[in-house]
Amino acid sequence: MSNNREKVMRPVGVALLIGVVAGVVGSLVLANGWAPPPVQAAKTTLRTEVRPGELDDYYGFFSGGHSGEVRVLGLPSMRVFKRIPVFNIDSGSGWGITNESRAMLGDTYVGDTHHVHGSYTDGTYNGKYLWVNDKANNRVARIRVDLLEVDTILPIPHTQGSHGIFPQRAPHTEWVILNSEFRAPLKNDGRGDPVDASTYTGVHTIIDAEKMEIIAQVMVPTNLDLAATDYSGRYSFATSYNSEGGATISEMLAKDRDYLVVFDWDRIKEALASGKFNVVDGIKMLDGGLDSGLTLYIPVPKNPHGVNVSPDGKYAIASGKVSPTASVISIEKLADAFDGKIEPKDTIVAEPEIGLGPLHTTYDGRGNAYTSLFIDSQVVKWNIQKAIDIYGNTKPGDTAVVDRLDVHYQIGHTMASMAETKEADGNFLVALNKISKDRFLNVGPIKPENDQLVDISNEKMVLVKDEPAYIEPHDCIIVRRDIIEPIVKHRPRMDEHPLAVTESGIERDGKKVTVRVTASAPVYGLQRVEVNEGDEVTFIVTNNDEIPDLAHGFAISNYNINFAVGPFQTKSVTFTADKPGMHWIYCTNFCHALHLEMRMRLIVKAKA
Ligand code: CUK
Ligand code: CUA
Ligand code: CA
Repeated sequence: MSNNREKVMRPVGVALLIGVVAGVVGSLVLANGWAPPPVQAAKTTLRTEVRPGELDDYYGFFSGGHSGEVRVLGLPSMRVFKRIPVFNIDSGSGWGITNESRAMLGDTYVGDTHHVHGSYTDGTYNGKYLWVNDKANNRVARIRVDLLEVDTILPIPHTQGSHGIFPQRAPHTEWVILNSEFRAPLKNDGRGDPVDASTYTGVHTIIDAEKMEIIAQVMVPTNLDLAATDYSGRYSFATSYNSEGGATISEMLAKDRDYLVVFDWDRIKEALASGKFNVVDGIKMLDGGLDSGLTLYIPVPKNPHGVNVSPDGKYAIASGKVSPTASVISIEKLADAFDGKIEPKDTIVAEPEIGLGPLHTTYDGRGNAYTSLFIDSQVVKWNIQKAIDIYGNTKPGDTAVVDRLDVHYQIGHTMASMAETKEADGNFLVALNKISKDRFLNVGPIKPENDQLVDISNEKMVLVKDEPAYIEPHDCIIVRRDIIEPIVKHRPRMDEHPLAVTESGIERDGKKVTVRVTASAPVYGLQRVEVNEGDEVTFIVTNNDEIPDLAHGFAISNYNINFAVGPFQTKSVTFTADKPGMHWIYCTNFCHALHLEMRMRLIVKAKA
C-alpha cells in the first residue's frame, strides 16, 4: 500500500519544501489519477470499537486551529462530544454574545488555537485546568475541567505569534510558559523604525497558573516556536528556527543550525528575587540573551520544529523539520552546560536520521519515540536508547528506526495516550493529518483534515481508523478517562454566579432596565417585559432546573441575541432596545413537550 503514496507524496513534499525555500509558498500540487490505497485490515489487540451503551477509555482534548475552539473527543471512538468555544463566537452556546464571555473576549472574537495542555501534579494530569494559546491575537485561555468551559482569557503583551505553551509538570503546575513565535518590536507603537528587524525581540512569557497573571517575560534575541517543560520543574524548552533574526523566508533559512533554547527556572527565580529586570508596561522583563546565564542555546540542525520531553524525564527531543533528523538532548547534562563545564552542544546525545520533515515526537513509555514526518507522510517509530548507542559510531545497516506507518498526508502533530505524562501507556496514537485527499466524500474546496487513530501497543503500528476533522486541529492530548471523569460535573453550584436569579422581576433605573428571569421547563419566570426604545436592557437568566442535561436557550427575535444556559448556570446579556415592536423571546434548546410554548414577549415601545 505504501508504493502509491511514496510515489505521489515524496516528490510533492520535496517540491513543497523546495518551493518554500525558493519563496514560492503554497504551491502544493497533488498528483491526479491514482487510486486511494486499500484500507488496512486492523490487527489490534486493543478495544478499538465503542458500541452503543459503552463509554470511551480516553478523553481527547484537541485544539481547533483557526476555528478558535477546543474539542473534546472520546478515544478510541474518535467521536466529538463537545466543542468548547474559546476565542470564537458560538451561536450554539452563546459564547461571545453573553456578558460573561464578552468580559473575557472583548471585541476580539477570532483566534487560532494550536496547543492544549493540562495541569499537572507530580508529572501527570490532575484534571483541574487546560490551557490553550491564541496564536492570532496573543492570548492564553484557561479551561476549567470541571465544567469544560473557559474561565479566563489572558492577553499577552509584547508578543506576536503566541505559539508553544506548556505547564509546569512538577511538583505541580504553578507556572505556564508561552513562546512568541514571531519576533516583534517590544514597544509596538509604530514609532522608531518598525521595519528594522534587528530591533525585534522574542519573548518567553511566564504565567501564574492559578491567578492567570503574567509573572515575567524573558526576552531573547531569537524566535521561540514550540514549548516543553521538564519533569523536575527546573527547565523549559523552546525550539527556535529563526536564530538569524530574519524577517523574510530566505533570511530565516540562512544558517545551517538554529537553536533549542533552554530556560533555567532556578536562575530565573534568582534574577526575579534580586531585581535583575526592567519593568515595561507593568511587566517584569528579564534579559535572556546568549550571555545572560538564564538561558542555554543548544545548536540543532536548521529550522527545527517540535520539542517533546520523554516520559522518563531524561530527554528533550527536537524534531528537525528541514533536517531529516531528531536531536536528543540529555536533560541531566543541562546543569553542567549552564555552569559552563561543558559546551551546549555536548548535551546532544543522539541525532538519528529518521525521515523527511520531522515535526513532532511522542512516546509510548517503553523507550520508543514516534515522530511525525510531514514530507514522508509517515509516523516513524524509533528507539531512543538505540539512537544514543549508535550516535557518532553508526555502522552500515545501523538504525534506530523500528517501524514506519504511512499516514494520510502531510501529518502535523502526533500524540500518544498519556504521552506528555510520566504515565505514558503506549496504547493509542493520533496522527493529525492536514490533508484528507480522497479519504472522505468531497465537500468542496475546504476539506476536512484526517485525524487517524493508531494502535501502538505492539511492535508494529496498526492504523485503526480515519476521522474527519473540521478546520483545523493542530495538536491534542489524550488523557485516561479515570483522571477526567470524576472531575467533570453535571452542573456548577448555582451561587457560583454572583447574579444568579432566584426570583424573576424587572427593575428600572432611569434608562437602564434589568430583567431577572428564571428558566425551568417549560416556562420562563416572566411572560412579558416592556421597555422603551433606547433603553439599555440587561437580561439575567438562571436555569434552575434540577435535571442534569436540561439546557434552556434564550433567543431574542431580531436582536442578534441567542445563548444557552445549562443547569444551575446563569448568563446575562446587555443590549440597547433600538428596534421598537413586539419581539418573541423563546427557548432554543428542545427541553420539554411544551418547549415551543416556552417563550415570553419583549415589548419595545416606540419613542414617539
Ligand atoms: S504547530 Cu502550530 S504552526 Cu506543528 Cu503545533 Cu503547525
Ligand atoms: Cu426550555 Cu426549550
Ligand atoms: Ca533558521
